[in-house]
Amino acid sequence: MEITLLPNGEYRLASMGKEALFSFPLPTCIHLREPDAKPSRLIGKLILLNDEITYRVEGEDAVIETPFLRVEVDKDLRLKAFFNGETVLEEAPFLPKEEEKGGMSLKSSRPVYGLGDKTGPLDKRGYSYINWNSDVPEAHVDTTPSLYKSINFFLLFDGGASMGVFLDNSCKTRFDFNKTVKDEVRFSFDGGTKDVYFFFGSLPEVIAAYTALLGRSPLPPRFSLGAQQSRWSYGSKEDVEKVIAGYKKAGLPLTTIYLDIDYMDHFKDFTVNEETFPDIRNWLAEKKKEGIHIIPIIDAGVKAEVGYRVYDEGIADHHFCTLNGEVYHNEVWPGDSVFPAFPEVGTRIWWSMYVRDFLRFGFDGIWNDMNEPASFKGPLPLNVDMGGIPHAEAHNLYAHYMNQATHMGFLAAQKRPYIVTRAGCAGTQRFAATWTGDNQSTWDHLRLMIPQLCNLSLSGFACAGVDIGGFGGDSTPELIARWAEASLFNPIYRNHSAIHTLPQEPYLLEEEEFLAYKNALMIRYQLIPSLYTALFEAESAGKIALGPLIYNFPKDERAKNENTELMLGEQWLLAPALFPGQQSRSVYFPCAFYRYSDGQRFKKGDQLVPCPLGNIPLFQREQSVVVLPQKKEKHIDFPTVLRLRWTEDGLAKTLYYEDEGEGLGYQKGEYNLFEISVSKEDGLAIVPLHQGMKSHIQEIVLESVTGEILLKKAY
Ligand code: MIG
Repeated sequence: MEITLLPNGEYRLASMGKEALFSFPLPTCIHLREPDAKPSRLIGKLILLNDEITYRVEGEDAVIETPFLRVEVDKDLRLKAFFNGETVLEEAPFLPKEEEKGGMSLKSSRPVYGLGDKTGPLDKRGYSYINWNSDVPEAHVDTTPSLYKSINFFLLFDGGASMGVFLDNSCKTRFDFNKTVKDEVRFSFDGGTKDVYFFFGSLPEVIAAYTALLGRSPLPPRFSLGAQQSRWSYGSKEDVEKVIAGYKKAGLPLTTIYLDIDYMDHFKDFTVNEETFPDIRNWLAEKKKEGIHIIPIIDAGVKAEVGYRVYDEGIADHHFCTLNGEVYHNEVWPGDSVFPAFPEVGTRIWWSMYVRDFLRFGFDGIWNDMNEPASFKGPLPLNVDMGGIPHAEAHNLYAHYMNQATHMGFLAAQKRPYIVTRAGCAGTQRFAATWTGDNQSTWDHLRLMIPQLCNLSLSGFACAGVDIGGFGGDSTPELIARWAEASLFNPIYRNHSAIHTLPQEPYLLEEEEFLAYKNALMIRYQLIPSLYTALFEAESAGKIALGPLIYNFPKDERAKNENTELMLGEQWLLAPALFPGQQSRSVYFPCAFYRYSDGQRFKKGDQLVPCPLGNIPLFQREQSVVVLPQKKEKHIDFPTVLRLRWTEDGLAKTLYYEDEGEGLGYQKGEYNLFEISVSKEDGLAIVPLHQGMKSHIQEIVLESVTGEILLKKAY
């Protein structure tokens, strides 16, 4: 065994003709790569740590020690790591199968989280998956190996020291979590080299460290947290106006409408059908005055048609993927289509200009679809050239780069980005929010939403959602209303459904289901201050907004695989109804909570809680204070009256964030962040941690959990 410190800060270990490079990009992170690994495409250049690190050969082993970690590598270059004195990582021998070029096997029987929005339960032990971005229009079930996103990040959880593993490899990858071998977690790749990061710490610390390297979900514009409505497709301006009028007449709030593919002229990206959507600029400006933001879909496939500017320019400037030197064609919605070579930086800059100009029409977001990339005439061959990278290696990166190009377009238009993407990979969260693709209008899919969104959060995607009501198939009124209730914490609250399915706009529901949907929406608007602050903390501190109980209650055995309850921040717990006809359900309380509707206290443990339609099991944690807007608020505006609901059972603290709700000023410090604390002894204190603008707050009202006013004062 030989160990050498290289000039770039990496440690080279050589033993029995094999070599590996180790480095420490963060004090709690080990990076291991094979010497011929290419520079990362997802992580920028890192400053490696060498201070306070010692290294030596001990017998046949190499030992590297940092203030937190001890790394031991044996003569076969097998790794063992200790974090705060505990063994956290122990490599087992790994023999690749035929299709696998390499990989790793770790000894572990700990709960497994992450890997994005894969199907199956929150804890992934006993399951295996393949990461290869896939368009899956049929129902997503526990055995579905791949979905739209490929996020090579998972967590091995231990109430104490947890570990995050990120495999930096864009080829097809495979994960086997204690399925083939009970005490082993395996991951492998079909091409490329071994290039792995290990993160150590508590669950929140690991996620914050991972997102420090891969990027964090940026704060979305405020409007996006309101009610969103979509359908494939609202085919004309009149259709959209009908939806807006429907919401209005029914007294339902609404901020956002999506335009699916039929708004385009013959499915050509960056065009608008002028017959069905005449005078789009004025119309969009008018809608914005009414508080309605319109988000158009953009598909990855570009119509191959001479005379269409995007095609002509792309051909002239070589912006499309090629096969054996010729532009590669397949079929998507526009018919004969070509695919921008997004992995190439020049192509991204070119695309970003279209995005910028399109945004200037007055659109407030972009919905990126079909970017796996999906195709109708069979998959793209693996040797298609995507801007200098073969498809086999570029496939899982394709959407990532499309989203980066889109993000550049927003910055060029000086708008706060709001991009909702179907496909992506680890790190795409820094450019785009995401939804879980084509779910089905089934109760199974409603239940699947909870582990999917929780694991997306734990995988760095703080801003995500699912199609409320279900996309494929006909939904029932009851399912639509229950879905609206269960989605209260979803950062993206979008009702969407497929072509040829029964309509699922809430104002079309019968009285009982309509009232339940409306009740859910009204409560959603009460949660917007909590959500917006949580999403600010996601960007600034790597926290999660929506998440599983285990994130806040790491020592709680019962929380490890809780698939029917979820939290928002540290304060809110939701235990929605998930079955038809359900009248009550068992709720597990990891500590005492107060019911939102009436302030009733529920002690730690299992309790039977009524949940008839229209009665949502939503709870506020003990010893907490939450910020609410005015009662019955139907606007997403920043509250001028802050209603602070306090549990009156000890010292309670919360952060509260406000800014302009749109634009990029907050990144230059134009925002306010307050720490609100209240206790019987010291009363109420509102301490500005950052003051960068005039506050929206004019009045403060402190309330009990039953809504009794405890204190009222001008601010
Ligand atoms: O092949 O644009 O997931 O939300 O409505 C289907 C039509 C293409 C798939 C998206 C869905 C969208 C639909 N798209």
